[in-house]
Amino acid sequence: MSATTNWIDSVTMEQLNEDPNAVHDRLRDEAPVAFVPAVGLHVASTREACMAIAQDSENWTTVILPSGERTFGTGTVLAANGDEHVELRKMIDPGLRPASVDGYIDDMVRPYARHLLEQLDEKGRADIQEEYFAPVSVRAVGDLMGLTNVPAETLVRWFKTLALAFGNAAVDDKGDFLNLELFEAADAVREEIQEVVDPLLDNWAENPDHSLLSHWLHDGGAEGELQSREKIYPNIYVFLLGALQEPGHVMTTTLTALLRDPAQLERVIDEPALIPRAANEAARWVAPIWVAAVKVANCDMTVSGVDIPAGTPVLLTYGSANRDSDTWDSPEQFDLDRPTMPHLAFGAGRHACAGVHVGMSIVRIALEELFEAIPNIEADPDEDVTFWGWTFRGPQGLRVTWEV
Ligand code: V55
Repeated sequence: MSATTNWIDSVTMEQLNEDPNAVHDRLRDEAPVAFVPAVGLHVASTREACMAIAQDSENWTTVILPSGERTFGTGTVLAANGDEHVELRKMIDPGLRPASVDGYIDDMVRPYARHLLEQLDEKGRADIQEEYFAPVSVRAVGDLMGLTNVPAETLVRWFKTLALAFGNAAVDDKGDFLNLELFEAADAVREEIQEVVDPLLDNWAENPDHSLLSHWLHDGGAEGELQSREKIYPNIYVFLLGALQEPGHVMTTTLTALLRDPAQLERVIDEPALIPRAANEAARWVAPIWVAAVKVANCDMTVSGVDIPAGTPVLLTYGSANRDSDTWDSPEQFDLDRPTMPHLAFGAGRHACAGVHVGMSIVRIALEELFEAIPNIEADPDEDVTFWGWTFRGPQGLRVTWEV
């Protein structure tokens, strides 16, 4: 084994969760597609390699990260190809189209955001992620799905448990999963979800409404038939993880970046029209789904000069692609003034995120309301923000203070 690959063999899951950039800065330089034993898969880390694979669905079949499949089971849109994928996107996409989202999103997000901020206002300090961003994120998407009767704390617990299992990618030298208890916790949460959602589906079967899940049930199946629960449930789990967690993570990441650079924070507070730009740059800076997409080569392929035999699964590390210095100057810096250059936080190709508009609208509204209510927000000087995660990456809480 050559000296350049030795260091990759000793990369650990802990290292990737704590600081993936340290590993990936070097991977992009030395080995744009490389086998990483800690996760038992090949990893594509440059923007060029990720784009080449994501946009070539002729030569690459989409699969799901093995720990993701262990968590969600089979049948998710994440792992679908060809006609099956087209059918699932026909079920998922309509309620998320921009023209549709723009009609309902304000009423879905602003009143609850204001309610939480009124409760916080007099306190002068908060973990703004746990007390505001995560609840706004799960309440908005939960209500949209039709889970209006599920408390925000429950929805937060569900996404946290599912995320730890989905990201439980570490394998031993035989390729077997480690940390099985994280999968068992997710199994229990999936049962709990079915206990809550089964009666809701029973009701929607008789009494359709405007919720996403009611539409999945009535419009997602064959003409005149209800969509099967077998097709619905795996995709409910996908939503209950990513769609609930990621808007909140983008909010916290945006505010973290701004609090670290008061000049940029002041610009955004003075000019709220800059909020979408700030949130978009935050999604590039620390992609909330740092890595999850996996593609298998249908035939022998060469990507960025690396030969990849047919049948090889390759993990696309979009969080790493977003820090590729071939595309961005000083990619480790959060910079409102970057030229708009599409990043990969929402993926690319046929599997690109269906929720980009609704998700970023929720982020925008939550930040608009926060800066309107608490324009004098400051970082808590006693606390340092810790980012964690390789599959899903975000701040582990964000303590802030303000003068009341
Ligand atoms: C992804 C998206 C998800 C999820 C898990 O790869 C992985 C993307 C939108 O939800 O739950």
